[in-house]
Amino acid sequence: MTKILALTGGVGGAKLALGLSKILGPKEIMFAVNVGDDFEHLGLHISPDIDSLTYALSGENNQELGWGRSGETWQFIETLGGLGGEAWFRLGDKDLALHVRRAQLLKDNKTLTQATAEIAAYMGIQHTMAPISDDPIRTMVNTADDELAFQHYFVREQCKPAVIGFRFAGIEQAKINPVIEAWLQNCDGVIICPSNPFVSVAPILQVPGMTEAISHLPIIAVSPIVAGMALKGPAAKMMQELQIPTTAKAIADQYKGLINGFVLDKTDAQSIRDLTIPAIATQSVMVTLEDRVALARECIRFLGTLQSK
Ligand code: FO1
Repeated sequence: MTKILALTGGVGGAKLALGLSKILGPKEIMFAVNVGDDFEHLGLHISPDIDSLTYALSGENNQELGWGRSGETWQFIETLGGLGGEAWFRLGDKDLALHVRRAQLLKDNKTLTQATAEIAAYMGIQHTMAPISDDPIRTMVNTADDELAFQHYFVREQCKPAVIGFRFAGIEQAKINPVIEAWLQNCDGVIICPSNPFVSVAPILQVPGMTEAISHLPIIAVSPIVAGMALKGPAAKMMQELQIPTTAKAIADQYKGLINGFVLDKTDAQSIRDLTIPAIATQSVMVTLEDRVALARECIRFLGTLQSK
C-alpha cells in the first residue's frame, strides 16, 4: 500500500491536497500543515493554513476569495469595525464559529492536533491534517524598517513592504507532531505541495529533526511558480526582493539536496534541462477539481518511479 506524507500550506497547497485526498484514502496520505501563519487575534487562535485545508477537504472553501468559508456573511466583522474594533482581518460569520470552537477546544486543554481532528470530524473530513507541531511557531517577516508578524505583513499591509528575510519564532523549541513522526515510521514518500517555499514550507522543514526524518525517502516538490509568476500569493514578489530569479528552477534550488524529483508546469518544460534531478512537466495550474485530481495522479505516479535514497 502507498503511504505518503504531503507538506502543505496556503491556498495552492490546499488545492493539490484536495486532489490527493480524492485518490488516496486516509491510511494512504496524511497532510503535514504549516502553522507559521498562525496568530492570536481577538482572543482567538487563528490557524489560516489549517483553515484553508479544512475548508478545501470539506468542500466548503470560498472560491471567490480563495480563503475562508463558502456562503459567508460579514455581520460580525462589520459590527466590530463599527465599534472601533480591529476589522482588517476579515473573519466571516461562519468562519468565526470555527475559530470560537477551536479556541474552546484549546482552552479545554486539547492540543492543536486534537482540536483540528475534532473540527475535521464534524466537517466530514476523514484524512488527517496534522499541524507540523503543537508548539507555537510564528513566521516573522523582516523588512528594511520593521519585523512584521506574518498576518500583519500579508493581510494588514497587503504584502507591500519589501522583504529582506524571515524568522520563525519558536521553531528551535518546536517538536515534530508525534502523529507525523508515527506516520513517518513506515512512509513511502513525500510530496511538497505547490506552496510558498519561504513562508509555507520552510517553517515545516526547519522544525528540528524534520529534514532528517524524511531525507531517506523519495521526495518530490511541485513548483508554485509558473511562467515566472506565482500561482497565488506573494512568492514571486518575495523572490524578486530576495534577488532570486522568479523561475521554477529557482524553486527546485530552494529544495536542493532534499528533493529527488521536481514537478513543473508544461509552460516551463524547457527548464527541465537546467535541473540535475528527475523532473516532469505537466499541467500544474489547477482551476477545476479535475485539474487538482489530474496533478495529484501525476505526482503519485512520478513519486512511485523514484527510488528511496
Ligand atoms: N486573507 C486576506 O487576504 N484577508 C483577510 O481578511 C483574511 C482573513 C482570514 C481569516 C481566516 C483565515 O483562516 C484566513 C484568512 N485570510 C485572509 C487568508 C490568510 O491570510 C492566508 O490564507 C494565509 O495565511 C496565507 O497562506
